[in-house]
Amino acid sequence: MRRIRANAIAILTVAWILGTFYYLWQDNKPRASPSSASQARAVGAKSRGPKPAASGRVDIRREDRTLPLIVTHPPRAEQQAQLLGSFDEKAYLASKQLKAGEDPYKEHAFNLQESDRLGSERAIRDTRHYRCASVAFDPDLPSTSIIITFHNEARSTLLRTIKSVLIRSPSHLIQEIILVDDFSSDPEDCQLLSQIPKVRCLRNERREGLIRSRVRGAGAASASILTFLDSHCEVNTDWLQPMIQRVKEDHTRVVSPIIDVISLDNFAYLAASADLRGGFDWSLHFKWEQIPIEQKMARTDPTQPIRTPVIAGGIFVMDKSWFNHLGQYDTHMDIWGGENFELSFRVWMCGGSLEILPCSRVGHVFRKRHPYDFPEGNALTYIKNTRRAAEVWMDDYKQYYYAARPSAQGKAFGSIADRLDLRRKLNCNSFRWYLENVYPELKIPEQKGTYSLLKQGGLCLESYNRDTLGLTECKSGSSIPASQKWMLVEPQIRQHDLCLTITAFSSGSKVRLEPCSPKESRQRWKPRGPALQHLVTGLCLDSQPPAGPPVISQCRPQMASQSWEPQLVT
Ligand code: LR7
Ligand code: MN
Repeated sequence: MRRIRANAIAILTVAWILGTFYYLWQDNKPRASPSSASQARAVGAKSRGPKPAASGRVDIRREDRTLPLIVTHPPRAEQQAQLLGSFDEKAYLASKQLKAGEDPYKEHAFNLQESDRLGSERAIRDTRHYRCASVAFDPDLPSTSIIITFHNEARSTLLRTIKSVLIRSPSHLIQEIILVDDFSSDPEDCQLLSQIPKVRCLRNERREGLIRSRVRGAGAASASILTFLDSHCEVNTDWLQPMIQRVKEDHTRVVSPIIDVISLDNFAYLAASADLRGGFDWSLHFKWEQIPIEQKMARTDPTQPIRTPVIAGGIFVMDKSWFNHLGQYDTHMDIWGGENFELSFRVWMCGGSLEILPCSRVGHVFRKRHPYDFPEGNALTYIKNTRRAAEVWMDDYKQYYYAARPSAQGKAFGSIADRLDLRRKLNCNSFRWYLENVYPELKIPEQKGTYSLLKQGGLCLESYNRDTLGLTECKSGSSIPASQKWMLVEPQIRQHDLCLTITAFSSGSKVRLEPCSPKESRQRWKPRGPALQHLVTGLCLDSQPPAGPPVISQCRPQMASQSWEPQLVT
């Protein structure tokens, strides 16, 4: 009996020892044991999936246990906690996810699924010229208030905009981030974000549009410098310092970054060309265009600013007092569009300048359509806003805007008295000055097929040669000579590239034809009743009957010799 018990104990002991050896051997095998495999799944479940940057680091630790453990997570978590305070980003993003089977483009006109998959932050390529990395900035740059207005922005893009600012800006330069929620359907989109330190949320009680929303945001700003951003951006390395530096050096500068492209399909971050500036055509349609070749040749330093006739409008830095001094924005503009022209003309014409800083880069999701509604309709709103810009700032050149956008004529645009007052008060330059000094590349369109006869009874104004004009019997139809056809493009009276020009500034001076030049004040005319008045002298074109060559003389528009009836040549 005792023997049997001793044997049993011996067998159990051997079994225990063998079991222990087997266990230890299993645990040392390169392939994971069942227990460590389940452990790995648990780590993977937290880190794999939608966040490639974070999972990359954790995966290395899990799959190759021979690598030293690079502990990147704890400090990051700490930093995150500091950055986000009590804000729960996972809950914020998770509560608004694309439903199965839903069109990912429907709500935002970009691929929401891809945006959500990226989560709240990601690494992006530093797209600057390498020389930008060694540009130095003042150590005591002033701080800025970031203003982001939005209407029904996707949570993931909005949060990424904010986090990219917090992560990629020196924190002492960020005074605050002011979100202006332009009456989005869900007030929590904005409210929850105000749990993030430095983030404030203002909500409009009705839809105002981005222009009035920005004015509201600027009014609430406590820093001396304003930075405007769209709600679907990602700022890049050291984006802020170059802009604040330029504005600190001269408060009348209004500066923009190069705007990189975030693909609306796969959210890839793509570098934009560094040779572009903002331009437009006469219909007030914004476009990116090549820097003029002479300027390009003169650019020896790729870190230098690029002068731009207009800015795209969404992403710029401006001194707050200068913003207020210049009249903020035209708050009678609605929803979207046109405000970038109005601001750009105003800045240039009233003593400031606009530039793009190549060492500052910000990504933006460019879309093909507006994902939100326009209460007055998209086209009417754009016309109203651009008409206001044209009527206030473009002087006689607004005729080219109307020629390019005939549907704008007769559409309501409200009163512009306040803005005209502002322009007078600020003592701004003319649009002609702007064209000559800022945007000489914008060509005045040739207006074809709008020739007129200038009739006085049965006689017509005719040019015999450049120096001699007179009145001759009006011809009609196909027998009208080119010398009787006049093109009336205020302020000029043209025959091809020649213009009706006074020879001196006194009464009795003859008129003749000279090559047209927008700078030439002797070629500037305006209809006054049936008469044609020279703008500078105030004298009127007079045929001096019975035979005299046309001159300018004191205006008496009721006199037959000063009456010029335009008759369209078809
Ligand atoms: O009713 C609205 N209320 C808003 O707050 C409509 C829009 N918005 C917000 C919107 O959420 C977004 O943050 O205003 C911002 C601009 O609207 P987007 O992104 O729908 O338009 P966009 O990117 O085409 O806008 C460009 O042109 C606009 C003209 O009014 C503004 O100037 C935008 O700021 C401008 N965006 C940029 O300049 C980024 C670069 C794009 C280009 C070119
Ligand atoms: Mn945008």
